[in-house]
Parts: sequence; C-alpha cells; structure tokens
Amino acid sequence: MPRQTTLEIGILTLFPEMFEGPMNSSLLGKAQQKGLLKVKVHDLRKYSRDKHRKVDDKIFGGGSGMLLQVEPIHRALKALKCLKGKNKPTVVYLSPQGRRLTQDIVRELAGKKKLIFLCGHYEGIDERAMTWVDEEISIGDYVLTGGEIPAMVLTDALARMVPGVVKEWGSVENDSFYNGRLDCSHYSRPAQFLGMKVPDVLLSGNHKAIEEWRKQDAEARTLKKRPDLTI
Ligand code: 21W
Repeated sequence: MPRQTTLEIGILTLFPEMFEGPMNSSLLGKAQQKGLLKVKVHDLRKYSRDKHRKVDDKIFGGGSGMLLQVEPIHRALKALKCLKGKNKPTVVYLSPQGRRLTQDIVRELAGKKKLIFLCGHYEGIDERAMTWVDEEISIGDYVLTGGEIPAMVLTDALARMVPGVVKEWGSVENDSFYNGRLDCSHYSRPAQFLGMKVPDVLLSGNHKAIEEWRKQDAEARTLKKRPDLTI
C-alpha cells in the first residue's frame, strides 16, 4: 500500500477570482475535499507596497507593454518560503518561453511535495525574478493573455496523478500519453446503433483477446491520428 500523499499547490496571480470555479468543481473540488490536493490562491497585489497596489511598470529601454515588477514577486516568494531552505517549494513560472508541457513533465512535477505557480501577465516578469524560478513551463505554442489558464491546466493534470484522485488507477496508466501513445477506442451500450456494431471481441468476455485487440487498436489509432508520437 503506497503512502498517501497530499500535493500542495500555491498559485501566485493578479487574478485570483479566475480560479474560483475551476479549482472547486468536479475532480479538483473532490480531491481537495478528500485532502489529496491543497490549492491555495495568493493575490500578488497583496505583496505590493504601492498605495494603489501596483505590481507592474514600464519596460526599461522602451517598448510597448508592462512588466510584473521584481519587488512584489520577491516579497511574495519570500512569504511563501520559496527563496531558500531544504524543503522549499518548487517554483514554476508559467510563460510562453517555457519548456512545453508534456505528460513526462507532469509526472516529474507530481513527485514534488509542494509547488508554487507564478502566473505571468502583461509582457512577463522582470528577468531578475528568474533567480527564484526552478521551472519555466509553457502549455503550447499559441498565445494566451496570461499564465492563469496554464496554471489551471497544470493543476488539473497534476491532480489526477495523485493516488486516490482518479478512482481507477488503471485509467491513469492507460491514458493517452501516459505510455507515449493514444488510448484505444471505447464503446458503450447499445451494442448496435443505426447499424453500427460494437466490435464482437469486446462482447466476447475473452479478456486476453480483448486486451490484445485494445493494444492493436491503440497502436493503429496512434499511427493514424498522431504519427509523431510513434517516431
Ligand atoms: C503572451 C505574455 C505573449 C507575453 C514579442 C515581444 C503562460 C502562455 C503564458 C503572454 C507574451 C503559456 C511579444 C502558452 C501562453 C502567458 C501571456 C509576449 C508579445 N512578442 N503557454 N513581445 N501560451 N501568456 N508578448 O501564452 O503568460 S504559459
């Protein structure tokens, strides 16, 4: 029996309200109720010393857009004990310049006890704040407005790796990408619909034959839909 772990995620953002729905619904909500996952959202503005709670400023040397200032980031990371120490949380900065997120990275991060996600906004952060960043992650090559949705994506992907969050561990192991290929096709009742039949083998009760069929189907559909995964 594996030791029960809790994954702790702190999220540092200018827009804490964006997280309310997604973090408290469905599997993520349940995982938190069960104590398997702890998500705490921190308002970066709380760490501003400016009377207007300003955390952004113009870019030195000119250019359009604003930057998240190094001072409030430093103050926040200090408060969250991310600057030093043996058990310091892993600081993940969500940014378009980061390593592109894969299931391998999710698996690696899921092994950490405590994570802090820094959500970029505007043109990003003052480069000096990179001093305290352990991992810079992007969720893909397209442009978003900030790191908040990527932080939710990463939280969601991580949560289902925590033992007990997904009821059947088999469904985590079989999943698309977990084994570097796509999942096989699935069917449910009725066994026949508009003349379309469920493959006979799946109704046969022959578990060995079913397993073999699924393996082949996964292989075939990976080649067809995502040939890049088979290289
Ligand atoms: C988008 C910030 C573009 C900065 C050249 C010079 C976090 C993200 C983000 C954002 C720029 C992620 C420019 C996938 C994403 C994120 C906001 C650069 C334009 N180009 N993963 N200036 N896609 N996006 N500014 O956008 O913060 S993870």
